[in-house]
Amino acid sequence: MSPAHLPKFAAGSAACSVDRAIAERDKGCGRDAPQRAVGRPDKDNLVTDPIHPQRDENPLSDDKDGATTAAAVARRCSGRTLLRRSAPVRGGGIGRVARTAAGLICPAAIVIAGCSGATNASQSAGQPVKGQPAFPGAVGYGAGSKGGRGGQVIAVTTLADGGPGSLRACIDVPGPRVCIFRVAGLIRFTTKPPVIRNPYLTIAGQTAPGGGITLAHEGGPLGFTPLVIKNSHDVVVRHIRVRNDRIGGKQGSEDSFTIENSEQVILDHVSGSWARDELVNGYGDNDWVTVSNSIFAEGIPKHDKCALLASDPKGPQHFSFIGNLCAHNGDRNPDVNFPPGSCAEVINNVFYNAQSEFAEIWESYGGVPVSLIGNSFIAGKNTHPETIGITRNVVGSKGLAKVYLADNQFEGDFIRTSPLLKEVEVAAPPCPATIAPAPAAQAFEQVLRNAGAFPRDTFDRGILNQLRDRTGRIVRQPGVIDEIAPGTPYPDGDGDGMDDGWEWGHGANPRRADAWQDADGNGLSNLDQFLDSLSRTLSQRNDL
Ligand SMILES: [Ca+2]
Ligand SMILES: [Ca+2]
Ligand SMILES: [Ca+2]
Ligand SMILES: [Ca+2]
Repeated sequence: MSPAHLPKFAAGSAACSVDRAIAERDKGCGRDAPQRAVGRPDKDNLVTDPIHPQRDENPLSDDKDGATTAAAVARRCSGRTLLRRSAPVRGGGIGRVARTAAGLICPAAIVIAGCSGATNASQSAGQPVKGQPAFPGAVGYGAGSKGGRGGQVIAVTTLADGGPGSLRACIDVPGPRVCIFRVAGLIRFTTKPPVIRNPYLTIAGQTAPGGGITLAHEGGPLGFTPLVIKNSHDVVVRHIRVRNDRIGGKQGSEDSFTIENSEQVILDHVSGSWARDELVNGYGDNDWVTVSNSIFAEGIPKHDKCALLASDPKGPQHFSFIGNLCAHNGDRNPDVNFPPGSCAEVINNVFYNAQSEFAEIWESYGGVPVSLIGNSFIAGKNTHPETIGITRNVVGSKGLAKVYLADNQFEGDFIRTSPLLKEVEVAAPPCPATIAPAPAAQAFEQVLRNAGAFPRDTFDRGILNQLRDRTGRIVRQPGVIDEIAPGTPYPDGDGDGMDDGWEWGHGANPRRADAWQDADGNGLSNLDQFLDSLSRTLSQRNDL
């Protein structure tokens, strides 16, 4: 990358805040703290819920299907760090504990309390959601999603809308399941797109051969959001593109991705474009959601909006928006409007070429607690001097937001932050960040390298090149879906979803379905390990 392509950020406090963060960590708020300092959850079954008073009233058994998910456990001991009874108390810093009816041990205070007086403590440390991560490197509040772990491994063998071997068939099966792909290309739902309702699902787009998987709808009256997770939980979707290339019948039902009334959801390494409603939209009573490492570009006017994190929320939510790119969307980059008691975080994203607003903080539900850390707000052709970088919308306000801002970078001629923000800015994150944020400039490079579904299609590569070159603009109409190379699926003679060659090399048995065994004893099942290795290999390609 030539120097001309490097971020041209205005001078800010990034270096200062990072230095402070490092200093805090070195004082013991991270490195020597009882919890792991950065990023990855411990293996000690710690479960952390930063703050969630309302949810605390929910009995554990409220959790769907009676499952003792990390979320349910966390709710039970809201505001405290939990140890399963068998877990050793480490580091001597946990403090007093109280046993719960669920057989869990709740420390009397959250572990990070000793650091909480320092503004940057949570920046340095990160408070990952505990429990087994959905996949290695899973981040944010949805990181504890179980997905389809332990369930059926179902091969998608056709690009057809439905029937045997279709993605729809895998989505509709009850019980834990992992959809792996033996085909690549465009799955166009010629009937109403499926709705992910049955919980415990992983859609592993990284298993597809060739150019990967793109979803689209048929347009017209059946042209609804191609990927909807509704009234469900424990859903993991990775490396899937949604391209709304046709005009559906009802604009309000035409997102690229919708998460509705669902918990424990991760969308990671997905790409959405050309939606006439939001490119990604949380709707209703969601909780414990992560949208990470994804590209949302070219929403279609007049409703060209990147991300509405919560519409019509029914209660407090934990929601993470981490490492994403929003490009060429007029506003809602993103829209943050949760009730009090929520923990919303917008960390290390890149927002490019907004028109009216980049980020919008609303107070319609009583005022959202939110942290915006290490993001880049970059002007493009549609950005003008009256565009606002981070705005506070007080129309219909029912209470004050709590907005923590740190290390956000702004480039170009626009209003960086609304003067109304001052009233609601807080000196410390309302909830500890779930990750240790990277400096904004570093996060920008990471988004260029890492965001979106892999292998990247021509469209995403184009968007990233436009970001790098500060070119491109808001479009008026959907584009044309790229040709997708069919490729050749890896050999999987035993049908357990794993490449038999990989199995040979990693101690698994290529003649026996052993997806959920742990051949090398590293705590990760064979299939989890294989899926992770595919994702890493794909996303480490220089795909620009
Ligand atoms: Ca929507
Ligand atoms: Ca195999
Ligand atoms: Ca095997
Ligand atoms: Ca293993």
